[in-house]
Amino acid sequence: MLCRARISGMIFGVLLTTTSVSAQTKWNLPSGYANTNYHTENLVQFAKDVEAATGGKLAITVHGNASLFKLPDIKKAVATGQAQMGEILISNHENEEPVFGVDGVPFLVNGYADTRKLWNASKAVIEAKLAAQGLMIVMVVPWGPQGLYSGKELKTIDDMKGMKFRAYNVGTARIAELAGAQSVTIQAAELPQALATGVVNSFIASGSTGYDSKVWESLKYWYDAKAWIPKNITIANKAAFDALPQDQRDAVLAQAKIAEARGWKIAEEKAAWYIGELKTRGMIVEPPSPEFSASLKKIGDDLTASWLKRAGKDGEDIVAAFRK
Ligand code: PCA
Repeated sequence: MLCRARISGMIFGVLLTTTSVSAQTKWNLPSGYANTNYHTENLVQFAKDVEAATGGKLAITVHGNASLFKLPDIKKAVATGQAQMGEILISNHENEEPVFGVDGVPFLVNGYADTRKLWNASKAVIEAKLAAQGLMIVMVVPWGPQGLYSGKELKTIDDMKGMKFRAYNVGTARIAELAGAQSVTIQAAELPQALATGVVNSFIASGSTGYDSKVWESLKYWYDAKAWIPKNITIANKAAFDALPQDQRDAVLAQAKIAEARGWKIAEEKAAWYIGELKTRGMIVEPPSPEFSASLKKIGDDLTASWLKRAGKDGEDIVAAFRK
């Protein structure tokens, strides 16, 4: 039989637990990229900083490597409130809104200062399109310049005919098509397996994605085409954000600002480091030959023209603001 003191002690214990649970808001933040990738590490640091800044009242759990949702599904998961925050590759969603694909337009930017400029020129439009879907931008962090991975030496674009090419968005699938390769759309988290099993033998990405996929175990070449610099955007469900007390909203935005600055810095610093790692592990890293470059530029022109057509006035305005 339980004595009275123990019963009241148990009730007290239950109350304590309930109080501490209701005082903490728990958020999930799915992301699609490797836990060791700087994007994911940056999100984990951000989550820690938010927890500290809110005195533990807002706890955000980062679920990296597409462990909670596949990368292409994260945006919808956040919009429908299945997750409160999430990291997306914005150009993944170009088929919904052409402006989401602006950072996949080939040879528009050259380096990080340009990437920043293009973001400044496109942010308001992208923000408005996301807002119409109940989403807000928390922060944005770039990838490294995009180059072409291949299992065999490529002297011209014709050498890509019949290769099995991994695509990650509309633009990369179109490149494969124009080059006469077979495209397979695969999220980065499944790329290591696709490479190891020979499902693909070529793709376009930064040094970091090759590194994360241990690409040197399957492929030999990386052509440093500097074709474009795509970005990840961390989004939040606006209603979930608005439901937070003011001090927690302020803390999220303040820590996001710090995380964004850190992310841009690390992206730029690590771009060269990743390429060094590819070389150290035996890959041949070189710029495309002049002939190969010229054919890539031609494909780039095709993609640019079709993007401009689809993006209409918004697209023209962004490019004009960027070039100003
Ligand atoms: N890696 C990401 C997108 C751009 C990049 O460099 C990916 O391959 O999914």
